[in-house]
Amino acid sequence: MTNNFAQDVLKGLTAKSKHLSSKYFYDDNGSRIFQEIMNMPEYYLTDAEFEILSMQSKQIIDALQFSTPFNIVELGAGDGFKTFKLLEYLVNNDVDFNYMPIDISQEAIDILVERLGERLPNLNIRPKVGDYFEILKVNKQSDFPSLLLFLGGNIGNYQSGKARDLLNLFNDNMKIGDKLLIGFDIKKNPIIIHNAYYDEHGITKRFNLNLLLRINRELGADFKIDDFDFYCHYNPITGDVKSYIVSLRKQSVEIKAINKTIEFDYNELIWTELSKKYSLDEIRNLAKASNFQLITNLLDCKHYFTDSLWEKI
Ligand code: AVJ
Repeated sequence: MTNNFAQDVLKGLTAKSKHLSSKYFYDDNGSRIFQEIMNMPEYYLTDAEFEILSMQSKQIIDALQFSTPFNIVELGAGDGFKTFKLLEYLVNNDVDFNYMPIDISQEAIDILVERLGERLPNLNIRPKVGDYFEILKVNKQSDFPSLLLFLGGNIGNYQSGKARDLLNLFNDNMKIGDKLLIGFDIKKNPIIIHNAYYDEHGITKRFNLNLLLRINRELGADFKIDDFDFYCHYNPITGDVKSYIVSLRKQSVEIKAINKTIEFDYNELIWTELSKKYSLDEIRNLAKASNFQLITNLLDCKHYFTDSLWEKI
C-alpha cells in the first residue's frame, strides 16, 4: 500500500504537469474531513442520494425483478449510512437477501457491521475487506442473482475512458440479469456545483491539503502547507470539476521515501481530482458502451443526482 503510494507520488510529482490521485485523500484524517464535506449544506450530493434511497426503495427493488433470494454487493461501502434506508426497507418487508459490503478499510467495515448489527439485527451481512474484483469473481459463482451498488458519485473521479474500463470490469464479473445501481452527479446550474466544491468554509481546501500532510507523515516529506493553497474550477461544457493544489512560492520539498527533492515554481499546480458531472444522455451512452442496458434513472426531487439502474445483458 505505502509502496504504491510512494511510487504514485514519485510519478505524479516528477511529471511535467504535476498530479496526485484523489484516491489517496482517504487516510483516517481524510475520511473524517470527507464526512465534514458531506455535512456541508453546499455539498448537495449526499442529501440528494439519501433522498433517492429513502423515498424510492420500493421502486428500486420492484425494478430488479429478481424471483429468488439475491445478494446486494456494495463496492466502497464506507459508513453505509445511505444504504441503510434501502436495507431497512428490505428487512422490514421480509425480503430474502444477503448484504455484502466491500471496503479496503477494515476500520470502516468494522464500524459498519457494528452499526448495522444494532439497527437491523435480522440483516444477513457478509462483510469483505479487500480487492473489489477478487471478491466479485467469487460472487459470480453464487447461485443467486446480485445487485451491485456503486454509490455516492464515485464514478465521477474517473476520466471517460477509465470509467468505461471500470464499468466493463464490473460487467465481466456479473452474471446475465444481474443489476448495477450506480450514482451520477448530474450537470446543473454551474454556480451550485461551484459552491459545492469551492466552499467558503475551506473544508474542501483542508481535504486537498491533507494529502500533503499524508505525504509528510508517510513518506517523510517536509511540505509546509501554509505555502500551498487550493483552487478548483467547474467547466459546464465538459462537466469536469478539476481540483488543484497551488504552490504560493517558488520552493523545494524533500521527500525521503522516494529520495527526491521536488521543485515548485511560483503558482505551479498539482492536479488532485476530477469530479465529473454527467448529462442523462451521457449516462445512457456510458451504459451502452460498457454492455449494460439502462433500466431506469431514479432522481431526487431537484434532479441534481441520479442513481441509475443498469442490467447486464
Ligand atoms: C467521493 C468522489 C464523490 O467528487 O464529489 C468531495 C469527493 N471531492 N469534494 C466528489 C469530493 C471534493 C467526492 N466523491
